[in-house]
Amino acid sequence: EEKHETKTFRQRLLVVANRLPVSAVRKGEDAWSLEISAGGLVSALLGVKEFEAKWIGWAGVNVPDEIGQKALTKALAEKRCIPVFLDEEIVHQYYNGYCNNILWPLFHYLGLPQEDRLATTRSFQSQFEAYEKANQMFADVVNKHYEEGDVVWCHDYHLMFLPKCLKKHNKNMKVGWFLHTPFPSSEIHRTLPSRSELLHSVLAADLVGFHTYDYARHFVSACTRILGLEGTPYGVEYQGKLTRVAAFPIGIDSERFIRALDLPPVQDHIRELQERFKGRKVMLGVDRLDMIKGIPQKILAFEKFLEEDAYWRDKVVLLQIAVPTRTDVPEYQKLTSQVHEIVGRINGRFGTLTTVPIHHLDRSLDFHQLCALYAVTDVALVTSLRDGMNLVSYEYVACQEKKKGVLILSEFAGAAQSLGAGAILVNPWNITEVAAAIARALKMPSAEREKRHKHNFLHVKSHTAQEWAGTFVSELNDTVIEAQLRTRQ
Ligand code: ADQ
Repeated sequence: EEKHETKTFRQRLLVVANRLPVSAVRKGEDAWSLEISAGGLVSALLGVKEFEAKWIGWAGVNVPDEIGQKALTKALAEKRCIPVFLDEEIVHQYYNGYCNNILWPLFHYLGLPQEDRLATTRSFQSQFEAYEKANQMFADVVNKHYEEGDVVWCHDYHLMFLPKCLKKHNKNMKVGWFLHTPFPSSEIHRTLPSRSELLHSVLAADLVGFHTYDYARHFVSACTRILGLEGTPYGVEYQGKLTRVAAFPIGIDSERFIRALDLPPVQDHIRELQERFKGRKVMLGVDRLDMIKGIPQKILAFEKFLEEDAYWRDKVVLLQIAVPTRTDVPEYQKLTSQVHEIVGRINGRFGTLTTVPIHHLDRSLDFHQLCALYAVTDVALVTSLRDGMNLVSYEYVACQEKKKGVLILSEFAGAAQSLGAGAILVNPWNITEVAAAIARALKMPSAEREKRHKHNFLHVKSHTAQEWAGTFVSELNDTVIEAQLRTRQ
């Protein structure tokens, strides 16, 4: 019998992000070893079967020589990745400078770094020029690989200048841009010297997406107030067309976490942890070590809780796992020592010969260890000062079907809008309030815990990363079709 294979058409999707989802280590003049990092975005896009995704981005390493570049390009091609090569000076000015020293703190309402505020103001123009230049380098790679009909999805604050570069080259390209951080109040955005250039460029995209409705609204007000454009419930009228602006809350690959809990290595970790902390309640914090995550504030709140309630001192432990990031930035080094100092002080104050109240680790955990930790803990503490969404809160909920632990969640994380009904919401700046939330969580009756968990679990299970990616891309396709119909009318 003859077999007819129906080859379904899959639309090509070019995903452009600052970093490729791989870590590359050079093994010789023309040899590289690559490891795919199974982050949220990767599994989100692998899960969307109707698209054939390719990644474009920086591999995170400086490759000055042509032989190295050729070899890396070839190795990456097997992983469906296309590199953008950035030299050290550009990385310094664009990535460490404009992206991480200016946009990141500003978008999280933290202002410019305290000590070098004036220095930053002075270097602003040159860093912005490097930012434009880097974005043009990303655009050149996209343009080279673009085929008619492709969808181009640009990610995050690193690439706000990209939509304009792409549209300038080809106005028919379908371009979407999604921001993973908050978009701040227009009053904050207004302070940026390059406020208008960034808005104009983002508006060149067909679809602009944010995690929450508030961020979308802030963006539209920034366009209205700073550029004098007209905002509508659908987006912004821009140069005779509508730039669609909407909220697309991200999720996680919840099945990956739920399935992992049954794996033997995860079960082993779970047993070890249960044994290790027998007789004590366990609280958990998992964050990248970043000022937006509010780690010192969280630890101070825990101290306040211990101070007020002597009963708990030897019956509860806080495990704080903080993976270091951006370690070459002085502000982050300072944060590390600040956290160490507070942890040391509290452990000295409340520890005994055999126990300490805080276990603080400066490193990342592998996926199995992370799942086990999520599964065994009684309370998760997510106290971000601001956070676009915060996936740790989702991952915790996904792993708590058995235990039905309590999530204490900052009202300034995007996740507060989706998991707020099941979590205890707190203002992370108010350590008295957070201390009270800890006490409440530890004493919460099981019926209430179950009810709260159920609410959040249903949400996490039904709003997945795959669905998020699928919705964004089909909305982008629809937006472009609608715009074409309108111009034909
Ligand atoms: P992040 O600021 O990185 O992401 P988050 O959403 O919490 O914040 O994601 C962190 C990821 O890293 C999670 O998947 C978590 O499991 C992992 N991780 C963190 N610490 C770890 C550790 N010590 N060991 C192992 N893994 C660790 C940005 C925005 C967020 C937004 C996401 C996605 O700042 O607000 O939710 O992008 O859009």
